[in-house]
Amino acid sequence: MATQLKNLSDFSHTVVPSAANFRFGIVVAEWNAAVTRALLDGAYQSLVKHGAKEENIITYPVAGSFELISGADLLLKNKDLDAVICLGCVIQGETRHFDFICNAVANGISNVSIKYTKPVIFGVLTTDNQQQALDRAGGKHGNKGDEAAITAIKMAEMAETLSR
Ligand code: RBF
Repeated sequence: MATQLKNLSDFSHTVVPSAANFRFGIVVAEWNAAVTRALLDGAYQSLVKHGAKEENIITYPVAGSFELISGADLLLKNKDLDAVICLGCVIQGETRHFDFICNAVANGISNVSIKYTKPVIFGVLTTDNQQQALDRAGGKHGNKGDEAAITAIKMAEMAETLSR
């Protein structure tokens, strides 16, 4: 399979706009913290690398991925932000929680995005095991936190361009 060979966080094919004038929120789940901390590092560093000012990045922890929905909603309700990045990691267990949480988070984040007409980025790993998650959180397949940050910048730029 292609993903077994690839670092998926290679952005050499795309132009990333400057993030210097944008304000970002990051909500990060504390479940599977070793993974989500790495996603946060990747996202934060990517925003700064592309020009975001540290004072324009507001980060909040939430308990689990399910709470990313209300976390994003609260950030957009109370802060003037151009995009929110949601970071989490849901690992398949023995019960059906995996499907319920993944579906709820994907749908919930979409709804928040539509409610505020603001980009809300789905940076949630949904994996069979912890190794697959680590491989995508700064491991051999790159860092999905980086990808979430780049997506946030590009969508913030799109919103800004269309509003002119
Ligand atoms: N949250 C995660 O972010 N990742 C998980 O893998 C995860 N697994 C869970 C498994 C079970 C059985 C339960 C009850 C919760 C799990 N959660 C997980 C927490 C969930 O996102 C949420 O924080 C709690 O359900 C409280 O609303």
